[in-house]
Amino acid sequence: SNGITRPKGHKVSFHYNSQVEDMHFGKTHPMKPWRLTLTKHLVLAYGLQHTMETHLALPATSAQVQAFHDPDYVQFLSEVSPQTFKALCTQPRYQKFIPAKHDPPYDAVELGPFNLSTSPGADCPVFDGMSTYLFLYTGATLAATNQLLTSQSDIAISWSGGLHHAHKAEASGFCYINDIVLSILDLLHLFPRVLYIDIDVHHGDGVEEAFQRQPRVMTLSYHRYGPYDETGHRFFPGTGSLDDNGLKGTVGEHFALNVPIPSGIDDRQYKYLFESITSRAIDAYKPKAIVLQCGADSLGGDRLGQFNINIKQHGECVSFVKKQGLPLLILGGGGYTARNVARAWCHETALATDNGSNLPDKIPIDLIPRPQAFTGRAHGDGQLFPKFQRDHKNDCVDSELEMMVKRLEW
Ligand code: TV1
Ligand code: CA
Ligand code: ZN
Repeated sequence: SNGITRPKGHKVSFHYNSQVEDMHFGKTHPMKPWRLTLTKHLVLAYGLQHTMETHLALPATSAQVQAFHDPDYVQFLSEVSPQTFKALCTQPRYQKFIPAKHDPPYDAVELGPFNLSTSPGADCPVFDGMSTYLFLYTGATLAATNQLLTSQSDIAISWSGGLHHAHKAEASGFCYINDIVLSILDLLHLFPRVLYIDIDVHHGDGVEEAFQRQPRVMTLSYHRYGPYDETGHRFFPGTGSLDDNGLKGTVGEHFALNVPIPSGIDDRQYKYLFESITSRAIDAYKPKAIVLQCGADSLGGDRLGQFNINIKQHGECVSFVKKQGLPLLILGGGGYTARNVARAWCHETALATDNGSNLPDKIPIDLIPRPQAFTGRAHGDGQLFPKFQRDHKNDCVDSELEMMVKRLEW
């Protein structure tokens, strides 16, 4: 025995299908589905599969995906591949989804309908096996959701999900199907109020937009946000300011909360923001279920992120939400430095099963072949808690963070 034990008093399930690992968005594209291979291997190496139920996910059906998405979009996604893209684009039913023009300097990317593209620099490329990938990550999240709805799990985990930018009839920011919106729509059949919390470094715009008229869902996103840079762009997607609080004049007003954060925030500052704002939101809203998007691009050293938080603090957000004792759906999301994504999500799997303090820094067993990322000297050789080196300049001022917390108090 390696000290890993089953949780007492609650049940955890893990929903996944390894087929998602084989997908490639493109050679230089930052989204790497093989970070999920690393995560799985690390979870297995620590023996965490013995502390929870592991479920093989099946693909979501088109009917399930249409609960939120436009039927034309769903049909396109179910048929699209690099081979079929051009022919599909010429079909009459899709013409109204082709954009007239878009912003420079991204006009190098030729866009088809639904913000999809086969150009190399596209955020949402059409790649081999894409349909399989999309319906599988969605299926995993919906199966996890069903476990909560049927009280078969208290915590359900879907690391391949959490794709918060997808819109009703448009892919955006590496996201095609919004598995989070679909999950919350299912949860609303049973739970009167659902709280969505998003610690990905990007604003959870797709989820917020879907529920902006809906008081039964409160969305709360923590994200990098700031003024326009030298190139005339904002940190993606550019939304989620402090005074973005749900659609004005509708019953959904005041049921969206946004915490815009300057670059370089450290553990102490993030803990302060997360715990004071999340606890106030929970006290005021009294949700009956929580969906937590755990995007790992908020970690220091992320290829796209600009925060300095460590795995320990990222995990403390998960623990803080878990200790509320509500049905909890844990999702993945962004995360672009693959070895750190795996470390964080493995650690958080351990936290969900009450094994957070039981993982030794060195991987205990060597039964399965392990990716080089966990053994090579170049990568800090198998440490679960690496010290992040590439720090961003910390532009967070404590007094300004305090003012933000006050302004978010109702
Ligand atoms: C292909 C090849 C695509 C290299 C995209 C970084 C690339 C990016 C690439 C990239 C990149 C973004 C934008 C500007 C949209 C554009 C999973 C018109 C080195 C949840 C999505 C970020 C984050 C999208 C997703 C962003 C998530 N950043 N190299 N693209 N505009 N897109 O800024 O929240 O983590 O960067
Ligand atoms: Ca976020
Ligand atoms: Zn992100």
